Amino acid sequence: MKLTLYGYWRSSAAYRVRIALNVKGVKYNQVSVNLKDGEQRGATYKSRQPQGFVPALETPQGTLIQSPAILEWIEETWPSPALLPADAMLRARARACAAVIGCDIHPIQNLRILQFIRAEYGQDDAGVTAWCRRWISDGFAALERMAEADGGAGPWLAGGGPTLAEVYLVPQMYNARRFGVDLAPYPRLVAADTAAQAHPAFAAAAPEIQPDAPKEG
Ligand SMILES: N[C@@H](CCC(=O)N[C@@H](CS)C(=O)NCC(=O)O)C(=O)O
Repeated sequence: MKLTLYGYWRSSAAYRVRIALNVKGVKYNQVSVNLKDGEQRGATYKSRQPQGFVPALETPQGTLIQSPAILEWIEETWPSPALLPADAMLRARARACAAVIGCDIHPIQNLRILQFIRAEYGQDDAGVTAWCRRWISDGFAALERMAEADGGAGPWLAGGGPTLAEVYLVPQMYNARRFGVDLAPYPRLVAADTAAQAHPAFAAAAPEIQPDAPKEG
């Protein structure tokens, strides 16, 4: 099946989709939408994704938008290896971790939000960084408590292998490092992130090695 992922190397929502496609062993082309240059807000891209967000996934049946919907479609189209556990409780746990990140942490550090607090509320780099650290730390504290309460042997957040929870966690950890969040209070999250990054599918989705990432030097 021919798939084209419209994304950006540093977009964590696109990173989720790259991980999922890689886990399933599905090949895809990538088209870069340059968020720094505002390409996502142009009429051409908005005809694909009316909100002006990446990712969008072009499939032979049409274009899919919104990473949660895209991830479900991927899971339903290629059920194996599964990213949702067979057990209903574990499945709910994986989805809860994903929702903490996807609904509550990530949206308020989206580029347009950061640009807005700069432009409308006069925040500089330090103010924007403090904002991101505040809300990532808040969400991570809850996720860490969820991981403790669930009491698994680890390192995975929802079962015996990587699931949707790590598909969301790894890109959010990447953002946390980018904004200099102190990760010491979250040892279970660090362990899950480390385990997931050792998985070739996660490693191949890393932002710095995507075709549109700036070249070193
Ligand atoms: N809920 C959307 C969020 C997508 C999203 O926030 N994408 C960001 C990059 S990670 C984006 O395109 N931001 C562009 C902007 O803020 O202008 C999804 O999960 O697909």
